[in-house]
Amino acid sequence: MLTVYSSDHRLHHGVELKDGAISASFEKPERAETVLARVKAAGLGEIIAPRAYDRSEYAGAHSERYVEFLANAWSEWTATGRSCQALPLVWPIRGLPSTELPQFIDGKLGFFAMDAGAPIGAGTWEAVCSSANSALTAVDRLSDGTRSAFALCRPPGHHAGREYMGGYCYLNNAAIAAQRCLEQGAKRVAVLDIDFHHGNGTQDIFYQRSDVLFVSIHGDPTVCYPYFSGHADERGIGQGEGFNLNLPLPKGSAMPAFEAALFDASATIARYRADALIVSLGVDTFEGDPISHFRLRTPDYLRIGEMIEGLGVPTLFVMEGGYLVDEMGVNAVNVLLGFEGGAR
Ligand code: SS9
Ligand code: ZN
Repeated sequence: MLTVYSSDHRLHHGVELKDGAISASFEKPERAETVLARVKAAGLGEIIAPRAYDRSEYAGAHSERYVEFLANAWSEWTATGRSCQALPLVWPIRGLPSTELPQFIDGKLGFFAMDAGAPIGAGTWEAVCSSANSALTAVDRLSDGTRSAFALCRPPGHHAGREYMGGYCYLNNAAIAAQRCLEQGAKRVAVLDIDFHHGNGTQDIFYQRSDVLFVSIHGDPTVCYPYFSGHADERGIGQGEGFNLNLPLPKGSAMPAFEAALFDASATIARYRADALIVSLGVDTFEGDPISHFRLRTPDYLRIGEMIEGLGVPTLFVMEGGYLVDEMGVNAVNVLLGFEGGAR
């Protein structure tokens, strides 16, 4: 399987507000390095760098003013004399009178963020673009007739909505990829999100559309991040009604429950007759993950890959979460190996 990877991800190394203090983020550069090392060790196949794309390729998934904000945030922040990473501290919670975009960077940060989980530093924008471009490059190889590809994206994307960042995510790599599949002639694209956390951003982007089916398996949002989306009764609206499927599972769920949910997810995807499948591949479902609460084991990821292969659809895997650095490479690549094994 082809892997698309850029070392530019290293330009982003965020901070995290945790337990009342600021420290290095769980979403750190070593994550992508360990996955890349495993791709090589397992002999998965060719590894290529992404090509450059114009910013306009991100529109369709995101608004222009949001992309503009991301591109300029660091210079606007440092123009105020600050050199630490930029984080929002005020949000437009429901009920406030103004829905207008503020003109000062501190206001813009809150306007375009769901939480304080997406810090912006000097190299963040460049890293974010390299991540989205990896997904776009992989799509272009798929449309050349390749059966599957792996976009080793970092930072991740599935919490980023049409007009907001959050949860370590800035541009929604999976959504940008889905949009490009449509532009390249696909009529229906399915996005399957198997990260521990609900892919609220991807849901947001496609919630009113029927040309992209979104299916997500994740920790129950009544007790798990992102708390404000991911319930089973969120089924899409307007044209999108019936094209959004959330399969929340209790904290502590292990492979039997996950496999049953993946079986349901697969049935829905099969019925949709997708021309392309994008998998938001998070491996923070692993039993040892430091911030998540499922109990999957390393061999379970082979089975997941095999089940996804069974759908028989051209498939793009997009890296999302996974925070136990030592194990995430093996677990992520196991999904890909399981897929290839199923294809044999
Ligand atoms: C839980 C804090 C959650 C955000 C997690 C985002 C995961 C992205 N203690 N913080 S895959
Ligand atoms: Zn996650």
